[in-house]
Amino acid sequence: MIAYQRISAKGAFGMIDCQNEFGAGGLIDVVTGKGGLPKAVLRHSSGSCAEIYLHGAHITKWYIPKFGDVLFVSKESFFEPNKPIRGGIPVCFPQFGSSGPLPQHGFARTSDWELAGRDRLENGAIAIDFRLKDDEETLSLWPFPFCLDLRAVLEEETLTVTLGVRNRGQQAFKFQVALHTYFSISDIHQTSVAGLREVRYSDALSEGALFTESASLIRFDREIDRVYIEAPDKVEVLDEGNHRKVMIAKQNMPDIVVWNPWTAKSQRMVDFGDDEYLQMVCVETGVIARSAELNPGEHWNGTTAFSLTTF
Ligand code: TA6
Repeated sequence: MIAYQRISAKGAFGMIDCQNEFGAGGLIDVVTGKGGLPKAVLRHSSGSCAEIYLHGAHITKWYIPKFGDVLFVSKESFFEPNKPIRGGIPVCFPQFGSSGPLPQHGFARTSDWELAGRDRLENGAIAIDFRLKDDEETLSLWPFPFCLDLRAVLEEETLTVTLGVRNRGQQAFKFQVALHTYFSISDIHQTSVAGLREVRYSDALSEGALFTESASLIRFDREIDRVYIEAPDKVEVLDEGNHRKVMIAKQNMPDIVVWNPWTAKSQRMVDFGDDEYLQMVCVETGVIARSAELNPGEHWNGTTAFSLTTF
């Protein structure tokens, strides 16, 4: 790991050129993004690229020349401090949804993270690290000292995101954590999610009642908002209209959420276009159904790797 000057949303930022540091590597720029928020732009030598805002360590773009943009970001999204970006890969921590007393999905996605370092890996992949630690504000909401790390590794056609949580305090704490990933699709009517058949799920639209998935391919004709419990580590998003399949491979992130807001909820979301539900689907990975617990000094980490293929 080549450590370098810490860059935060409040600090100065400039060009970090992997090329010089790593030889024939990619390039990491830290530039001013939407709303004046700083973002890191990762460019892989294959032409793939990703963008990650320090606000929430929020991945807002993942582009592969062969497939185009993989992630969905609403045209109506806010890019403001204290508001979550609508789309990309929001980080939910230490709470998922409104399952506890904290703001919806916790405070990580609306916090300023630090850009903590970067690596060039053997195979030419570019890795970038972000860190969020407790401060007065988080401690006032959640009285536990913590360290939350996000590592994103960009390869030619794969993006791997690893989250790490460390208990820096003197008492145990429980937490939920998730990557709330929004995928860009051609048309929700030609999209399905494969790999969840026979898995138990909690249906948010039925007050959390438990059901078992009977479909090999989950299709969409209404709002779907389900937490699949202890789901298989590999699932797929089949985007027939784009003739592409997103493979999702998770480790130590037991649960999967499948969500599409459909019409009514879309109209209620001010940072989401009424018709944007047609072009997105959320398939999220995390520790949701059963919170994880860390004793003082203990560490948890979980990884989700995204890759694509045509079909
Ligand atoms: O992804 C599932 C979910 O919990 C839905 O219930 C919906 O609320 C969605 O997250 C978006 O939440 P947000 O707070 O980003 O509007």
